[in-house]
Amino acid sequence: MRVIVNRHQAAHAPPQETDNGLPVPPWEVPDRVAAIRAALEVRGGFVFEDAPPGDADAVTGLHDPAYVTYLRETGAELAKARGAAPRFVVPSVFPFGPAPRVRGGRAARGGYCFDTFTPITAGTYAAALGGAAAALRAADLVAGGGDRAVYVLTRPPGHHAEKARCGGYSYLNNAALAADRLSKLGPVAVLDLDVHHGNGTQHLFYHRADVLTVSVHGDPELLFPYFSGFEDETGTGPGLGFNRNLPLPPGTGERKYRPALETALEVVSGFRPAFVVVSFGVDSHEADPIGGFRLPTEYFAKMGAGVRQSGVPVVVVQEGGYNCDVLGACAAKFLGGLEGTTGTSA
Ligand code: Q9C
Ligand code: ZN
Repeated sequence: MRVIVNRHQAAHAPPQETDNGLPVPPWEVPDRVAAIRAALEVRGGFVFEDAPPGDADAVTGLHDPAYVTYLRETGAELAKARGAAPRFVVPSVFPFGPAPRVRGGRAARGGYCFDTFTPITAGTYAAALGGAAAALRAADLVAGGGDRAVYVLTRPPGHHAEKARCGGYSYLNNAALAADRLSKLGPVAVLDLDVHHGNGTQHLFYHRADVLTVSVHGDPELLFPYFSGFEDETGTGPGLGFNRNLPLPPGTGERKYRPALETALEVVSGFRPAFVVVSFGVDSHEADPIGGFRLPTEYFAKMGAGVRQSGVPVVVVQEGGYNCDVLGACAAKFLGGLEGTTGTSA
């Protein structure tokens, strides 16, 4: 299987995230990608390929051009920081009132971001754009018909990023960009298996019938992103009926996960997609420090095998997963199941 690697991932390495107002060590770190790559190299059968250079024009079809400019220019300003000047920006004030206006830089911070977990650094734009380029390259490969499945090995993640807002460690929505490109060729289903609801992907396609979005995740009453991912969010306008959320309680293990995944896969198949894009997270693993689910490593092979049953070309985009000791094994299991080299049907 071909693996498209984001060469610029390590350019994004914020020194901290902010949780309940307190600075804490970041979970979303460059070692995540290193750990996955090492495990895939040991397992063998993967061909690593650097993504082509990123291109802002390739992402402004889905993302707001002013937001993309904001990411680029904020990073360029931070690159000039000397002495005690801050090395990253995080919002302190979010939009409020009936007609919030973004006039200056401090408003932009809150206007273009929905949480305090997602700092912008000097290298964020290069890393995010590199991931977008990797996802688009993977889409082109499966569109060309030569590859049945391509894995996008990247960070920062993407599935929480909206049209004009970063959040949840996500800046550009890699999976959505791949899906949007593939949607020019036929119907696309996005299957989001990260433990957190893919709010950005849902938001970007909520009004569209040509891209189905299905997400299996922790109940947002208790888990990030808190504001969306509930069962009654089903799409709007022409997109009504083309969004499906399957929230599950904290502590979910294989027994509760399996029927939800089965339902998700049935919804995907019923849509008769020409392509499937998987937002793949390992934060549903029992050893993940923030997910709260209890899936064992072996189960990831069954997840991959389940996706294989769709029978259509698949782009797998790496999203979350924060225990570097299990990331590689789970990714290898999932991709093995998807390829049909390990695992049995979910
Ligand atoms: N105490 C992804 O998995 N909340 N994003 C962390 C930790 C933010 C997760 C709180 C979680 C964002 C792509
Ligand atoms: Zn996640």
